Amino acid sequence: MSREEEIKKGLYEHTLVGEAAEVIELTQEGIDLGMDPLDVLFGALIPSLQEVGRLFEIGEYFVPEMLVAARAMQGAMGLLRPLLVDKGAEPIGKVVMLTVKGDVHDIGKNLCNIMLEGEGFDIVDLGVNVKPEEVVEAVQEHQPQLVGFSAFLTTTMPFFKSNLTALTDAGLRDSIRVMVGGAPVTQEYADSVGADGFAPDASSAVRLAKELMTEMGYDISMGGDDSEGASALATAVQAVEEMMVKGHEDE
Ligand code: B12
Repeated sequence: MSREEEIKKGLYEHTLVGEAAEVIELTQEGIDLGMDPLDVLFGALIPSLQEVGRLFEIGEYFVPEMLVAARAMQGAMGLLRPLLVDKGAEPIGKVVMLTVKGDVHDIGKNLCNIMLEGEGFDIVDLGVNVKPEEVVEAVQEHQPQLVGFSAFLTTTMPFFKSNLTALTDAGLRDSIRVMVGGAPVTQEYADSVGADGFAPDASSAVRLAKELMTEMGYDISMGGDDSEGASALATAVQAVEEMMVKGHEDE
């Protein structure tokens, strides 16, 4: 097994048991060895968190175990973020992102933020447990083209609708496009609440954001970061997607 493979295996195992110090150390070693940050994320850290969710579901893990695993993952994301976010001169659009009221899951949203930033979007992150009135205030203040709602609980997904209604009541709905996502969210659910788009993962979120910008009449081909970093990111995202499709075919 190569050192890179050992690192990925170690990251998977240490994240699973929430050993943040080891996860940070291995992530740093992977970076120093020139490993692809997206491979570290999608090839080790996220699969581990998925396993954490499975163990929780079958009653082998409880909230504290989930929490330490999430913290370990976040430590690694702190190191990977600067490698994935390579800002260009002119942002291609502004996105207000948030996790809805009652929900504190933010890893999925943060991943979307990193990828969107990497593609040249300016991100205003409102954090977690964001109330509909705070969404309205942020849209008034920051005047984004896009707004993204994240929800990881079936009990908090209805806040998509509450947020949309609050934006409509404030007369802001027509000036923006709203995208939604999160583990339990589906395209059908997004359609049923009247969102403009849904994406199941961060790379599709980037594609969706660009489509929505184009739909609104913005020319996004000129702005953003067309440096080597961004095209390397795009190639890596494509590779990860292909890997994931293959993974599903094997199931
Ligand atoms: C880590 C975790 C936690 C951590 C969260 C820490 C944090 N800072 O985020 C803690 C311990 C706090 C937690 C708490 C709880 N959790 Co929890 N948690 C998880 C876990 C294991 C991982 C979630 C995660 O981060 N996944 C990784 C990311 C990358 O997931 P992802 O879906 O692939 O993300 C992509 C897309 O969703 C999309 N996306 C996400 N957001 C957006 C937004 C937009 C706009 C777009 C376009 C796309 C998009 O892009 C992302 C990146 O590729 C999941 C298990 C699972 N399978 O999801 C349970 C899970 C979500 N939790 C669950 C539960 C029940 C809870 C608790 C209620 C437990 C309890 N009894 O207290 C509490 C609720 C707390 C609250 N009020 O929010 C359930 C939810 C069941 C349900 N369907 O409602 C799950 C599914 C576990 C399970 N199998 O039962 N949890």
